[in-house]
Amino acid sequence: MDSKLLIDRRKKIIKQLNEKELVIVFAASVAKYPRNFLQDNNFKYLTGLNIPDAIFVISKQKKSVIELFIERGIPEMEVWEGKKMTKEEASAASGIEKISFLDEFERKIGFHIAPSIKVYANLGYNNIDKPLNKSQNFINKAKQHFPHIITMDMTKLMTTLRSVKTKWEIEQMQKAIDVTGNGIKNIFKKSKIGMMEYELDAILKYEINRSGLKHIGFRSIIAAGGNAATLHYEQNNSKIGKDEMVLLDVGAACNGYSADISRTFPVSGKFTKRQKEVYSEVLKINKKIIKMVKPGIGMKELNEKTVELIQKALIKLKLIKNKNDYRKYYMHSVGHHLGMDTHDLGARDSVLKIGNVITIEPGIYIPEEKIGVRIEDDILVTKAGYKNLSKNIPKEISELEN
Ligand SMILES: [Mn+2]
Repeated sequence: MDSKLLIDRRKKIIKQLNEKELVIVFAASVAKYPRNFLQDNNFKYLTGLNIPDAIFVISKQKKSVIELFIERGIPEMEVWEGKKMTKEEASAASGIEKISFLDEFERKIGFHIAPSIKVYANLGYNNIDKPLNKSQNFINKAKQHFPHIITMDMTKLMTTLRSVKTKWEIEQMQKAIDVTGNGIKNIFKKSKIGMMEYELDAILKYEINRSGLKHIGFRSIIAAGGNAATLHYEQNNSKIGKDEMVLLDVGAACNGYSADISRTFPVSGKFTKRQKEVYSEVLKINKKIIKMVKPGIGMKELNEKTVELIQKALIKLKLIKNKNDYRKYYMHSVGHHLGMDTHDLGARDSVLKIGNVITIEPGIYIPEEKIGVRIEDDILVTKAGYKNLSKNIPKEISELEN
C-alpha cells in the first residue's frame, strides 16, 4: 500500500482534532501463532503496518506531532522469531518520520498527555465482566497520573473516514468479493446431498487460500435446511439432506477488507415448489432494495421499505395474517456498512454518502418448514446511485437450478 494514502488518512484525522487533543492507538498484541496475527483495524488504517504491540500517537498542540513506537529487535530472540521491523523499514512503509522504540513510550508519552485536555484511544467495546484490554489499562493509568484529562474511545473520530471508501479500498473489497464469489460458484458445482456443511466451507477456504488471501472476514455460516433459520449458525457440522437448501453467509478478506455475501441454493439442483415460492419473494425484495440505494437515502428508509415488502411477502406466503407478526420470520435489519470490520463503522441510521459500501440482505426464516433464505449483496454508493460489487455471483433461480 502506498504511504501517500496513509499520510492522507492521517491528515484527515488531524483536521478533526482540536488543539490540546491526543490520540493513542495500540496495535494488537502478538498471538501465540504469529501467522494468525490480526491487526487492530484503527491501527492498521492509520499506519498500514502489520506489526504487533506498536503504539501510534498523534498529539495536537500548537503543532501536531506524529510518533510511532515499535519493538526493539533483540538479536538472541530474532534467531527464533525472525527479524523485527527496523525504524527505517517502519518509516518507509508507513510514511511516519518520527519512530521510537517501545521502551521509550512511557517516559515520552507524559509530555504529550500533560498539556492535553482530551485523550482518544482505541478502547473498543469490552463488557464489564471481562478483563480490561491493553488500551483500557493504559488509559486508567494515564487518568491516575493526569486526573485532568477527558478520555474517549476513538471510534467517533474514525467513522466518517473509514465509512467513505477510497479507490484503493474499493479495489481490495472487490478482490475479496470476487474470490468469495469464485468459492461460492465452486460450492454450487461440487456440493452434493449427503455432504457435511464443513465440506462446503473447505471448498470456499481452498479457493480463498489459493488466491493468496490469508484471512476470512468472519466465520462462515454454512447452514443446511432448518439450520438456516438460526441467524448466526456457525457449527457447520450437519449432513445436507435430500431436498434441502443450503444458506451460505461467507466472506474472504483482502488486505483487511472483508466481503460479506449470502446465497441460498438447492443442493439437488432443483428447488421444491415451496422453496421456490419463498426464494422468489426474497430475491424480489433484494433487487428492489438494491435499486433504492443512492447518496442521501437513509439506512432507516431502506429498513422500513424492506419491512413493508417482507410483510406483504409473508402474507402472500400464508405465513402471517396480521402484518405486525412479521418479526417471527424476519428479525434482523436489511444491511450494515462493510469494510475492515464486517459490521463496519457507520451507524445503523446513517444517511448514505458516495463511497459508502453497505450490504443488502433481506431474508425469510421459517423454522417449522426447515427453510431459511437470505440473499446478500455488497453495494457501493456512487454518484449515479449504486454499483453492485457482487453482481457476478449467481442468484437467479435459473442460474441456481441445473
Ligand atoms: Mn452481512
